[in-house]
Amino acid sequence: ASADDWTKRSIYQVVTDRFALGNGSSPSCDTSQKKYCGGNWQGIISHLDYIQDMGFDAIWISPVVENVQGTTSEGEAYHGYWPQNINSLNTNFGSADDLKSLSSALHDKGMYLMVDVVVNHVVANPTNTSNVWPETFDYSLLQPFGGSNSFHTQCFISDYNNQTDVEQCWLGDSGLPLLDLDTENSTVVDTMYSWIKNLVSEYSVDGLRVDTAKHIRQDFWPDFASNAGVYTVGEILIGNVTYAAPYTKGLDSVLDYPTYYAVYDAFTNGTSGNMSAITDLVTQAQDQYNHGTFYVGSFVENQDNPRIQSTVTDQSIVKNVMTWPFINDGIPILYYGQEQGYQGGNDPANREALWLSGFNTDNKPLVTHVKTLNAARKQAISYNSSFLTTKASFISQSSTSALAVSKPPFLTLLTNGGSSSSASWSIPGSAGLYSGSETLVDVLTCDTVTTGSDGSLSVSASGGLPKVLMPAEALSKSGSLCSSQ
Ligand code: ABC
Ligand code: CA
Repeated sequence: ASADDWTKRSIYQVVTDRFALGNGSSPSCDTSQKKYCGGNWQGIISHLDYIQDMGFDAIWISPVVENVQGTTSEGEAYHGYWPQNINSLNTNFGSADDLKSLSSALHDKGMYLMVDVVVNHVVANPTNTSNVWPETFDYSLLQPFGGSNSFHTQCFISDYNNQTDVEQCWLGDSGLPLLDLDTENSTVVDTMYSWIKNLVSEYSVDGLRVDTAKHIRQDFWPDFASNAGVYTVGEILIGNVTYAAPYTKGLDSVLDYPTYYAVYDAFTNGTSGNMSAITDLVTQAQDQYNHGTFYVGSFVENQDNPRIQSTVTDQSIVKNVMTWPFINDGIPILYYGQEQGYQGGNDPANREALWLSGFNTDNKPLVTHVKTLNAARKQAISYNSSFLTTKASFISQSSTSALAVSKPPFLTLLTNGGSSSSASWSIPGSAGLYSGSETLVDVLTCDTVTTGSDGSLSVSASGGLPKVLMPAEALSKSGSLCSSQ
């Protein structure tokens, strides 16, 4: 599927090992152990309804290839980011038939499959651990790369401001080095290009999340993307738009890390959080990225960062943050477990087993919240044929804890004030969003507000909840959203 196809979708990200077991069991899972807990592809197949019922129509799964086996100094490879043999699958997650079954089960439900892929490195435990340098490895394990000439000379990345260091030195540390593939070597490059082409076709993959994309030279990516032939979104882990921007030329887009940091900071520092940084970062990204921000992956949690609720548990703030990915330009991504209120901090605590929630959706306000947001976005897409190609814009507010985002038919009002605050937003008639006496519905509560005679709007809310306003007219034909409107 193309980038344009993906813009209509919303993505549920799972850590395959931590989502569900195919046999339906619920073993304990101590994240601090950094061990496999048993989740697998069959488990995902069994719980696709759970994902689809929340309104998601795509999933992103952990890397699928065989990883380093046994225990390393950083535990087991349960997350999938330590490839060892890229031509076979990680049997902890299932067989080739299981992965094909997952792909076809998704397609039967009209859903897409996004696979996480690691191209930068492969991993083997060092064979000599007593302070030898450079370290030695059993290269025969690293398939199909074989010998040391497939790798950059060993050095660990020490200076993130030196791009050659970032690309050609190694991630990890001497306890568990991530052997950095020589992506300047044409044999390695050709191997990766044909590997990705084959992986996509063999498992009917619809899109790729490209790990560690900033650790490979930019001009590696255009041919990688064309061999993939599907939507590619790169992980450029950086807070800086200008750094990330060039990668949106080789790949379809990037995970929207710069905005993520702005959103995280704005909502996890009480009312001193800087809301206007969100406006600044999004505007920069809209200006600098190829295709603006329409193809970015928009997220507020993932496997590498602390969950929102490890920092802030005020449910109004949580709901504000969770609203963000669904109402801006990018493709929304929800990291599994956020809907269940999970609170894990940094890696590895943020990789809790979802089965421990029992997949229960009753009395789960955040599940309801996500469901509504997905439904609202679908309604926005069908009501306004230019929704997906109209840039989000910001209407400046006098309160520094208020943010107003317009992306018609959405007008989203966010606040970092929290549940004991009252917030107010005002939209001048000169913003040109509405005509006089128009009725707008907050799809999160189904409450209505009416514009003034000049199309201006003034809204206040107690309890610090977000508001996603849509013209009543935009809801009239929607089956489920505030259906009495
Ligand atoms: C293991 C342990 C952890 C331990 C870590 C050092 O080693 O489990 O407890 O803290 C996988 C596993 C991890 C494992 C690692 C290493 O492998 O999931 O559990 O951690 O063995 C991707 C994946 C990630 C995966 C890998 C490796 C890569 O999403 O899950 O990790 O395939 C760098 C990479 C990035 C990578 C990330 C983990 O590390 O660039 O691709 N993620 C700065 C750098 C970033 C760097 C980041 C973290 O620090 O610029 O490049 O990411 O080290 C912003 C700045 C940024 C700054 C951030 C922190 O702040 O603008 O520049 O990022 O404001
Ligand atoms: Ca590299």
